[in-house]
Parts: sequence; C-alpha cells; structure tokens
Amino acid sequence: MKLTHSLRAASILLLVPIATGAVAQGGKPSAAAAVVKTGNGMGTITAIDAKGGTVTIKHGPIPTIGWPAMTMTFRAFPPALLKGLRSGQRVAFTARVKGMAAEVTAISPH
Ligand SMILES: [Cu+2]
Repeated sequence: MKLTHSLRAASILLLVPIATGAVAQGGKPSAAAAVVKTGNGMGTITAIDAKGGTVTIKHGPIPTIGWPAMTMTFRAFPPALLKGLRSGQRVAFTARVKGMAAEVTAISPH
C-alpha cells in the first residue's frame, strides 16, 4: 500500500498523539507543542524546489518518529542542504518534527 500525504496532513496526524499525551500528563499545550522528534530515513527524491527550500521524498518507515513509508514534502534546514541534489536521486536523510513543522536537517545521496 502506498501512502501519500501533504505536509499539512502529516501535521494533523501528529497533533493527535501530542494532544493526547498532554492531557494524560496534565501538561500545558504550549509544552506539548515543543516536543521534537528526529529520525533517520532513506528514500527517493520525487520533487525538489531549491529556491523555495523544500524537497519531496518518497521515504521508507521511520520508527523513531512513528511514520510508515510515505511520500511527503519537507522544508530543508538550512535550504542550502538541497544544493546539488536532483529529483530521482536516492538519499539518506535526517528528519526533525517539531509541532507543525517537518524539516530535513541532513540529506545526502545514498
Ligand atoms: Cu513522511
């Protein structure tokens, strides 16, 4: 099965466990929003916007973030990470998810 979602859809999915955890722990929503998860993934670039600083990757599962395999768009942080990369390339990358934002903080051909 192929799962595809937009960044916005990913954010909505991620908000559910974060909000549930906040209630269970009696924490404040503002504290829950600061939860940061990181994970390493492998995948193939399906689209890249170097000027806009975004990259779309069809990636495999990333257990540390709780993601199944999917295709999604990340913001590159910093955007210069995308220099020299192109669509169709197989890459290894590090993803960081903080609240509503999914960023790639490292990416290299693999
Ligand atoms: Cu994903």
